[in-house]
Amino acid sequence: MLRLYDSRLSGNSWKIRILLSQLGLAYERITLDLQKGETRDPAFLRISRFARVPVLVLEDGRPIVESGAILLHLAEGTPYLPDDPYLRTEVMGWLFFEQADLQKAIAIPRVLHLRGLAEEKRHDIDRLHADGYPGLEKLDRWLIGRTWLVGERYTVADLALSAYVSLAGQGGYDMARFAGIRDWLARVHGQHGWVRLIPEDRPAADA
Ligand SMILES: N[C@@H](CCC(=O)N[C@@H](CS)C(=O)NCC(=O)O)C(=O)O
Repeated sequence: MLRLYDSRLSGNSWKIRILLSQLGLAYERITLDLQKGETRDPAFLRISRFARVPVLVLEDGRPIVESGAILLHLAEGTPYLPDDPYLRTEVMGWLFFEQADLQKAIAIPRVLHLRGLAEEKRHDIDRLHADGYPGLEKLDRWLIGRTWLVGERYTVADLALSAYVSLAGQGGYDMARFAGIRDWLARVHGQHGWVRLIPEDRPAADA
């Protein structure tokens, strides 16, 4: 059986749980506590070369790290990754853009807010917001007049981008200014098999 190492609040791991659910794949879930330093456990380090979640361990025991790589692996041969080489490349382009322009700029302010450090780290958060807002603006502009990021259907590009973008409000981003993103997120969250980050949360908490 597939095995997923994640953590409770990890947006990168959330992407994988959404796709596993959408594909109807059974898996064993092992949830690490990042604040207790469980990613530095020697057994985990043998499968996670960067000491981070998510890690997906395949049925033959080989691990895959990096959320984008895991999504591409799982989506191969499914409707979530196009066959057409140009469209596949476009999907990968969005995965790279998410990692370069959005992921840390959203994830770090979010962690600081969740840990009650927002006041103390105000300058760091402002700097990260200055990095993140241009990426959000680019995404919002691209979505004008489009339903999905690539081609005419929902793909792992939409899935990957939507995870941290839907958590940006928790990191102090003012998302009210991005109408294109808001409508697109509603479409993504309405996809078959989509799952909440924390199932027991109120609907507004991660949407
Ligand atoms: N680029 C990686 C980022 C993974 C990442 O930052 N994971 C975080 C949780 S979302 C983590 O494990 N942090 C623990 C640490 O860095 O010690 C991916 O997309 O999978």
